[in-house]
Amino acid sequence: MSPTPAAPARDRLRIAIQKKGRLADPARALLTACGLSWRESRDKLFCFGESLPVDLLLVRDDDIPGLIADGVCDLGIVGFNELDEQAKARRQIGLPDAYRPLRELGFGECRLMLGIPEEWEWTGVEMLQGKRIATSYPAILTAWLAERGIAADVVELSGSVEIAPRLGTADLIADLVSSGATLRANQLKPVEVLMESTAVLAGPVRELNDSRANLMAMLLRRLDGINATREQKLLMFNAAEDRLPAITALLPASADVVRLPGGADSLRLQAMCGTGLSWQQLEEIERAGASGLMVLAVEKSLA
Ligand code: PRT
Ligand code: ZN
Repeated sequence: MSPTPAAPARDRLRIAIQKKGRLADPARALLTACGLSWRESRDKLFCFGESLPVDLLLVRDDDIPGLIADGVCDLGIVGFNELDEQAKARRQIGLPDAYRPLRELGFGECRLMLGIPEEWEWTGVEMLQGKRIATSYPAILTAWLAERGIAADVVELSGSVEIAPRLGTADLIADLVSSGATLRANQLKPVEVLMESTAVLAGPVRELNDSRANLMAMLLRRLDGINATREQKLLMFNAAEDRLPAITALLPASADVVRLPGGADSLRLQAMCGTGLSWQQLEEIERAGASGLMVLAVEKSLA
């Protein structure tokens, strides 16, 4: 028998993102901020990378982990909830891990929570014993129940999970929650967090060994630059030397004050702040003796 041929080397990186839905626009905006641009195909399922050899595949979010596992795509932007559900489902049937989260991306925040009928009093996980729980995340829920030694029926539904208790197909649910409005509208209340989730950049467990590896490393470095500066603000101001202690006391603890050259009667200063500065904070800093205050957003950085 001839040996299995090695996967052909590819020199273009392929990233799967959601075609439509909550993660579609922020995913594209983030990749654009990383310096990528594309020529769209007519059917808009495939976007050919122009600025760099990095192409996009626009798909349903449920398909993204499988596309990475099969090597069709090298990276994907997907909710950690979806990635972990499919990873656990693979493990439960004895398949090896095929993908992993590489970076958290700071959008798509939500929680996978248990929602029970409003009239129930929550007394703890023991009350789940023997109950029917509707969810679109059966593998996560099954693992969570098993860790707590709870025997409950997991009712898998692909959508409209929140109406299952009213329809009588389940007693309670495990579903994604962001504002909580959907639970409330269905006379349910959130009681336990099974998982906190954000959108992640996911990649294969195996390392790439052709020119895509360099592209991936460059993209990760740019993403890290964006992540590191997301909250950073540069405050610039003037102040007399003797006002500095009072001003510094009003700055965020992370602020690093640097003296700039120039300035005759007063010092010219800049402070890198790890968090934003409110109008009220700026006004207090001004009252403490600073003038010419300016707050600049940090757009890019290479560590
Ligand atoms: O078509 P495709 O399969 O690609 O999209 P989809 O409908 O499966 O996914 P989509 O776009 O709804 O969600 C994509 C990802 O966004 C999810 O996998 C999560 O990672 C993330 N996300 C963040 C959410 C929510 N917040 C969220 N609130 N996904 C779903 N919801 C649901 C929630 O379950 C509830 O039913 O939105 C509803 C409103 O939530 P409340 O709490 O604000 O009322
Ligand atoms: Zn989906």
